[in-house]
Amino acid sequence: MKLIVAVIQDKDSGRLSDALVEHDFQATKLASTGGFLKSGNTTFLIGVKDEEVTPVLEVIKENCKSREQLVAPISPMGGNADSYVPYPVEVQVGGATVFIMPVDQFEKF
Ligand code: 2BA
Repeated sequence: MKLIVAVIQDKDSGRLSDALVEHDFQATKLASTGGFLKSGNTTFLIGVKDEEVTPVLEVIKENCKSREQLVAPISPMGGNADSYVPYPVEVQVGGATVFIMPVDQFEKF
C-alpha cells in the first residue's frame, strides 16, 4: 500500500475531489499554506493499493493545472534592504507536487 500526498492549487481542489470519488479512490483534503507564496493551497492524502498509484496520478494530472501567480513585492520592513524586491514577480505554480510513500500498516477501526 502507498500514501499519496499531493499539494495542489485551491482552484483545482473541488474538481479533483469529484474526480477521485468518481473513480472510487478515497481521499482526505487538508487546508494548507505554501511556504513560499504564503497563500492557501490544498493537500490531499490518498491511501491506495500499489497498483492504483498510476491511475491516481493520471486523475491528478487530468484535473490540476499549472498557473502563473504574481508574488507581491517583499517589504523591506524588518528585513535586509538588499533583498527588497520593489515590483511583483511572476512564478509558475505547478499543477501538483506529489509525494508517494510506502505504508507499513493500515488499520480502520
Ligand atoms: P509555495 O511554497 O507557496 O510555492 C509556490 C511556487 O513558488 C512554487 O511552485 C515555485 O514555482 C515557486 N517557489 C517556491 N519556492 C521558491 C523559491 N525559494 N524561489 C523561487 N521560487 C520559488 P511549486 O514548486 O509548483 O510548488 C507549489 C506548492 O507545493 C508550494 O507552494 C508548496 O506548498 C508545495 N511544495 C512544493 N515543493 C515542495 C516540497 N519539496 N516539499 C513540500 N511542499 C512542497
